[in-house]
Parts: sequence; structure tokens; C-alpha cells
Amino acid sequence: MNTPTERDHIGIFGKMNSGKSSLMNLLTQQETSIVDATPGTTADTRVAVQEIHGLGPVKLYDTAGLDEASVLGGKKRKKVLDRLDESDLALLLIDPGGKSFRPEEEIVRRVRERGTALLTVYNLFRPSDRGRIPAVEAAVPELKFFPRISLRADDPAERSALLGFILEHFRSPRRPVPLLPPVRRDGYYILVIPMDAETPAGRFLRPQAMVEEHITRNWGYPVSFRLDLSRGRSREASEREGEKARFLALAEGLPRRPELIVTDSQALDLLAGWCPNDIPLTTFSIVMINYQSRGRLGLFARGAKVLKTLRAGDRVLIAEACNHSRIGEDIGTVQLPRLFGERFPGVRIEHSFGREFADPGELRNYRLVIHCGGCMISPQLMLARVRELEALGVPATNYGLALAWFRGKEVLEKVLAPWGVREEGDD
Ligand SMILES: Nc1nc2c(ncn2[C@@H]2O[C@H](COP(=O)(O)OP(=O)(O)OP(=O)(O)O)[C@@H](O)[C@H]2O)c(=O)[nH]1
Ligand code: SF4
Ligand SMILES: [Mg+2]
Repeated sequence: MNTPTERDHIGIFGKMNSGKSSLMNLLTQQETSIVDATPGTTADTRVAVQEIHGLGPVKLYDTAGLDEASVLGGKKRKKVLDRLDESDLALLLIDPGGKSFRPEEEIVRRVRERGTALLTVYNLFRPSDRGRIPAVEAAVPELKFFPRISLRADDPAERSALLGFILEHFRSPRRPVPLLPPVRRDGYYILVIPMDAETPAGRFLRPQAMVEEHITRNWGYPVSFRLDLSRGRSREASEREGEKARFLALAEGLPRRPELIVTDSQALDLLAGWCPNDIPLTTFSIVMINYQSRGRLGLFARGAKVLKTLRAGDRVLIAEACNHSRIGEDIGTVQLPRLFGERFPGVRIEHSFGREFADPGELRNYRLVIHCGGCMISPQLMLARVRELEALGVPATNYGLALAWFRGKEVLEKVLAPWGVREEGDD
């Protein structure tokens, strides 16, 4: 359930007389804002707090035109831009019949910097306006990264198309998807957490802490298993078997069959072999990419299929959203590059760290992007990355999914199964 503070903030932006107030009224089905042919009618932001069927509770902002004389320089301009920063979704209303598109360009640049969701609405004042849209997109090339719709803002019959468009493309950052598949009350969940001397003391990593909290909150029992990776991978059979037996003693010895095992992705080489067939398995980075991308795990699963098509000379970007100091068997800098070296000699591996990410000009040159769980960036920023990749047609997968793929089709299927996502049509 949403509390009042969890309303989505939807702002309507654009030039004077582009039809912003008409669009506001179309959404609210009321005369919320004054619509008039006089440019600059909406001199200050009009706010409407409302429950909109389909969208839920929202706060709508109808703003002044960014090209309005008193907005251009002064405090009003800052107020419009502040509203833009407060918006979870910006609706950019464009009259394709206009000449300069500088205000639109400014809005697009700002939302891209902040990772705000943006949807473009072309307001077709004249029948000829549809044919002018390509010229607008030539003037503001970055518009192609965002979904668009064309309609008449003053026509009540367009409301359902507008609502359908918003619902299809907008995932609210305020209504997160559940962190895990439904947690069973009194069910056991094993969290496989390797630690070494360099693992920070005093706390779990963010994905581990989030999963533990989520299970507990939902009346399940999280059970942590500290895995000794070096024993598990030891050349000595007795050490390897000993570590496996220690794990199985836990997995098989609980009062009830575990509902799910969530492992650190870097231990997938071991867990893929050890996990009993009837116990579901996934990884922390898969949990996180699904959560941070607001449920787009299917997109990252499809991206994994590109792995088998890689050729020498292809470029692959490994994107890691944190800048922590890298240790031992780090996935992004050690494990994945080693697996690529063995399987795909000649494929060029490149990295981006933290908030840095390739710009569109660079991004389009990659055959595949492999993203970590992304827990250190906001869902808005993760979604902005996903939108950019989709717009460029660059496939993306994830650390856990890629590591699973290298272990074989069955392992990939196993780590996706708890999410109801299938590794479709591999051959
Ligand atoms: N023909 C036509 N007229 C429209 C359409 N949308 C809006 N208008 C008209 O355009 C004028 C401006 O509309 P508003 O909704 O007030 O535009 P605005 O962007 O809020 O304008 P400001 O508040 O002055 O910045 C009004 O006369 C509307 O009736 C449309 O789709 N077709
Ligand atoms: S940002 Fe990525 S690499 Fe860093 S802890 Fe989160 S999931 Fe792991
Ligand atoms: Mg107005």
C-alpha cells in the first residue's frame, strides 16, 4: 500500500502554449489548470494531488513555459527546474510546429544527468505536425532515448492512449518490486557468504543485508553460511569434499527443506555443483539487478544469450556500480575476464566503475554490457542506463547470469527459475 508520501510526482514541461495545461486537465479530467491561447497563462506551477485510475496516487505539476520571459532568467526558471528535479516522471510536451527547441534540449539534458524518467508527448496542433517530428528529433538527437507518443492534448478521447503509454513505460521508483520471490512464512533461506581477510568487518555488504532483512521482515528464517572459497576450490580433494560436506550438512540438516539458496555470484562455480536439485538457487547480483531495474530481469536474461555469439574483436563492457577496493577473486576484474580469456580469446573486455558509464557514442560500439547488481546507484539511474541500452539496441546481462552461463545452460536455467524467468530458446 502507498502512504501519502509515496505518491509519484509527475511534472509537465515544455514551452509556452505547447498545451501543458491542456495535458494536465486531460490527466485529471477536470479544469485543474487554466487553458488559454495567451502565452504564459500558467505563470507559476499548478499542483494537483489526485488518485488517477491506473496510475494510483500522484502529484501533478503543470509548470510555466521554460521560454516564458519572466521564467527565462529569474527565480521562476529555477522553480520550474526544481519541479523537474522533484519529478519521478517528466512529461515533455512538444509542439512540433515550433522553431527553436532549446528549452526541450535543456530539459532532456537535465533528466539524463539525473536519471529521471522522461516521456515525450508531441502535441499535434495541426494535421501537418506529425510530419515535422523527424525535424524535432534531428534538432534534439537525445530525444530518441525516450519513448514518445503523438496526440492532441485538448481531445478528451486521447486520455486512455496517454494513460496506457505512461503505464507501459513508467516504472515508479517509489513502488519498488519485491526484493525476492514471495517469502514463505517460517521457511528457511540459506545465504552463502564467502568472506576473506579483506571482507569489511562489522557489517554485511548491502545486497546481503537487504536480503537478510527482507526475509526476516517477511517471517522467514535467513541462515548465513560462511563459505571458505579456497578450501572449496582446493587442489586437495579432502579439503574440497570437507567444505562441500559442511555446506550439505546445513542444507540437508535444517528442520525443513530450504525454500531458496542465495549465493554470492563468485561462488557459483561451487554452488552450481553442490546445490541439491530440488532446492532453488539464485545469486545476490541477480536479486539486485532485478530489484534495481524494477523487475527487468527478463531483459538481462535475454542479454545472456548474446554471449554465445561473441567473436574475436567484439567489445564487452563490464559495468560495476561501486568503487570499492577490489580484492582477490573479484568478479568484474578477475573472474569474468579470465572466463572470457579462456572461452572467447580476442574479445576485448573494458570496464566502467561507479557512476561513470560509457556515453551513447561509445556505448553503441559494445556487443554486450555485463552489469553488476547495481546496488550502489539509484533505481532511477539504473533505469536510465537500461533505457539508454534499449534505445541503442545494445544487449545487457548481469554478473550472476554471465557466471551462470559460463557454467552451462542448466545452471543459467536454475538461477533464473525462482523468478519465473526462462532462459528461452538457446539453440
Ligand atoms: N488545436 C489544438 N489546440 C490546442 C491543443 N492543445 C492545446 N491547444 C490550445 O493551445 C492553447 C494553449 O494551451 P495550454 O494548455 O494553455 O498551453 P500551456 O502550455 O499550458 O501554455 P502556458 O501556460 O501559457 O505556457 C489553448 O488555446 C489550447 O486550447 C491541441 O492539441 N490542438
Ligand atoms: S554496486 Fe555492484 S559491485 Fe558494488 S556491491 Fe553493489 S552489486 Fe556489488
Ligand atoms: Mg499553462
